[in-house]
Amino acid sequence: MAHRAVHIPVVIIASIYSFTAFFLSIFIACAAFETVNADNVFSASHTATVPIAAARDLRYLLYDVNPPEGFNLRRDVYIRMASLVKTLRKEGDDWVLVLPPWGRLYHWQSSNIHQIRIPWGEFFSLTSLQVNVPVIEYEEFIAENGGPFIDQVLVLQNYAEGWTDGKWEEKVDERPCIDKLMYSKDKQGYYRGWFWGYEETRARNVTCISAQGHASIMAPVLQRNITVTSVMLDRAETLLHDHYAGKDYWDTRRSMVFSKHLRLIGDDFRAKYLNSTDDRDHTIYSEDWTRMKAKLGSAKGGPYLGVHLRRKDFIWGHREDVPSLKGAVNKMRSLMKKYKLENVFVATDADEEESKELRRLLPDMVRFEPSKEDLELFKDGGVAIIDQWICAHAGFFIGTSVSTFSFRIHEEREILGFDPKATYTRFCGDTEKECEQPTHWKIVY
Ligand SMILES: Nc1nc2c(ncn2[C@@H]2O[C@H](COP(=O)(O)OP(=O)(O)OP(=O)(O)O)[C@@H](O)[C@H]2O)c(=O)[nH]1
Ligand SMILES: *[C@@H]1O[C@H](CO)[C@@H](O)[C@H](O)[C@H]1NC(C)=O
Ligand SMILES: *[C@@H]1O[C@H](CO)[C@@H](O)[C@H](O)[C@H]1NC(C)=O
Ligand SMILES: *[C@@H]1O[C@H](CO)[C@@H](O)[C@H](O)[C@H]1NC(C)=O
Repeated sequence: MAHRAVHIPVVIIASIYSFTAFFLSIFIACAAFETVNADNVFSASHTATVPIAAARDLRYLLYDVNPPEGFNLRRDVYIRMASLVKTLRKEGDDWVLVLPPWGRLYHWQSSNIHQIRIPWGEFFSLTSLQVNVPVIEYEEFIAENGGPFIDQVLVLQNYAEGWTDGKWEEKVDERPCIDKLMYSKDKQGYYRGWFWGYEETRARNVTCISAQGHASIMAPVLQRNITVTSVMLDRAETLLHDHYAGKDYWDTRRSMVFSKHLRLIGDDFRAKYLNSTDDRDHTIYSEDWTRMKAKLGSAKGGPYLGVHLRRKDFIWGHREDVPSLKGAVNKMRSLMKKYKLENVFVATDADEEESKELRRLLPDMVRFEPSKEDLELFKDGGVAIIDQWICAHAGFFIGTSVSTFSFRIHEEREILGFDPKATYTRFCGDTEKECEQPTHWKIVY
């Protein structure tokens, strides 16, 4: 029943997403926000000693995203927020980004396992994130802050009037809330809300802000209009990328190194079932992302076809860019033949019925199917990462049209140094006429 409700925003966001990329690269790319310099990058927030400058106040930026958005769009919003924090740190205070705990994601449906208040450290390498921008987990924030209090929540929204006279301009203004506020006042006058499942968290003040533009348009507001220590931006996906696919985007993206235990599980699986090892496949990975600079085409990948086949809400909408299972299997077989690949690894969110049908059509496919214990350990998010990691190492990859899950795999392969020809392919709908293929976004180092 929630299916429709989820489908719509996801599609809209996906289209805004590609629109944004295009739009920003043309109109806003020249904005004054550049990549942070190296000293800044390596200074760790709370321990930082700023040698000459006057003492800077420690301030916290928290954020959350529209509930129906999935894991991979949230990873994209992290990039926007990291960019904002870099801008904030360039002048003024010592801002730290507080990582919003994972949980209550619509797609994480495995029941009977605890899937809220998951720290980022379960999915990503925190030390890697830290090299890019100072970040802390939410529980660390509570400890440092002296309690689960957030001084100010800014709920971001668009402008009620839309784009006046169809003209795009960047702007930000305090405005009355358009939608029903998802926060309510308790007896003590504090605001209560979802707060990632931390029931004891409360906010001292909640106001709405209409914002239209890239993430760093919030910098002057956070620096000048608001003086409190901790500020949370809710509906942070409202803000666009400062510079999509620019150096700063890629620095942050490259810093999002998956947790080691998930990578190791993926690597073991590759070796065991797909005859794939980094040495033979030329996919040597460095834990230190600042040293990963693989040349395009240097990675060969494992002797298997990697497939991301997004189903669920993508088929309920009867989208014409999504294939039938039969159509998808035909495509897989022809790619395996063309590229002489022995195996096919399939990552999919297909339901049980479709999974069975897929297995019937493609009996020799390989899937990562965690035991109950493994699922409890890695959770749905970790399993999705393992699937992505295995797809990222395939000799050839094919994904699903406008799936952020597939986009993140593209980026991972770009980091590993695959030839773009082996990465930017997607399934076409059975009756789709113009099947536009994914865009190659090159890393800016
Ligand atoms: N394990 C696994 N999970 C998947 C796969 N595809 C989708 N999912 C699950 O479905 C969720 C939704 O896909 P996401 O890509 O995260 O959602 P999104 O960010 O809105 O992205 P798209 O809807 O794909 O654009 C994922 O986070 C996973 O939990 C898959 O191939 N393998
Ligand atoms: C911030 O302060 C300036 C100057 O006082 C004011 O003009 C502007 O409207 C304020 N912006 C917001 C978003 O509150
Ligand atoms: C709440 O925040 C708004 C915007 O920063 C501010 O104008 C207002 O005075 C604050 N209210 C309280 C009670 O602090
Ligand atoms: C694994 O790959 C190697 C070289 O790529 C090949 O020689 C070997 O036969 C393969 N093993 C299996 C079990 O397919």
